[in-house]
Amino acid sequence: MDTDALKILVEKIRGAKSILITGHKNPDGDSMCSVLALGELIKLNFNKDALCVYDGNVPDMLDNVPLREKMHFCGRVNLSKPFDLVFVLDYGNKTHIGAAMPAVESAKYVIEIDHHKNDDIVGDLCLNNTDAAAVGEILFDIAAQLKWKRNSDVNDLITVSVLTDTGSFKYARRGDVLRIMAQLVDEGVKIEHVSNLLNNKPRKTVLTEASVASRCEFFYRGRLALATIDAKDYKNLDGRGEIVLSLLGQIKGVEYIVLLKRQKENQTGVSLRSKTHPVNEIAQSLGGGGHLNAAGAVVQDTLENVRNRILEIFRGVK
Ligand SMILES: [Mn+2]
Repeated sequence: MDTDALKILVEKIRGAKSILITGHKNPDGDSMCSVLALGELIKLNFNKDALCVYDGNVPDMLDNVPLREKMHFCGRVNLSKPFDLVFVLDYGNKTHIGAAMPAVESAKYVIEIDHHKNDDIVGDLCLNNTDAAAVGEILFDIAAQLKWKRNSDVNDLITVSVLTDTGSFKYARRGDVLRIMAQLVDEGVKIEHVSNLLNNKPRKTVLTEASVASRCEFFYRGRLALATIDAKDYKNLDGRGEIVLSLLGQIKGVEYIVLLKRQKENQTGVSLRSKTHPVNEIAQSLGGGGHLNAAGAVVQDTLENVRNRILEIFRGVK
């Protein structure tokens, strides 16, 4: 990381009387835990209290992470007085900042730390790294380079960041994140303990996931698994139904997994997964997009119509 940029970072923290840290709206594990980890790093190394805030909802699975009580809902704190220094983490795009945006705009200085590709930056200083698997990885690098102290809470929070953003390392594209994890384990982090902290879903969520999976239909010699989430089930799910997709993907012979969500009467969410064949073009044909093997769309139509369109599309797919 650029040493001049890090010098400015240290100067700005030293000179600030008020510091705010925020991530993206509806925080995920990386957004929330990197905000809390940075707050704790500033406390440990500068003896300053930064205000950590979020907008939207925190998923139940993050309720037990260290220092959770230091994360405040934007609507419950006073953000009207301009902050000397505002950090924006893991946000990707201005529209994802949410209710903390006025505080970002009125701040005397803004530092962003992000791993998303973003052409619409908000930071006066950017400590971004699009190669990083999570913002937690960038924070680890900053702390290492500046020889900042870390404690076990910071280490566990960075672990949640990288575990959640890499799908427990399944999607790690570079070795760096694994080397960081190796160092954290050597310093005492128990990956099993941290993973178990995240096993904290409401009972109704897991039971809904199981029942959605159990009602799945199979087509085209069992190669396509298609599951449907109705409006009443949708509100019971924590997130987007990833568990249903991964459960169905474990079935022998299933190549494609489709999850249809009745978001409103005339709005249907579509999640597409495949084991080897690309599905991003199928998502694009429905007005969405995504990665080769994981894509999705939101279609302004009834679930029944979207289901018929998808079965028609897959009729022509090998
Ligand atoms: Mn992230």
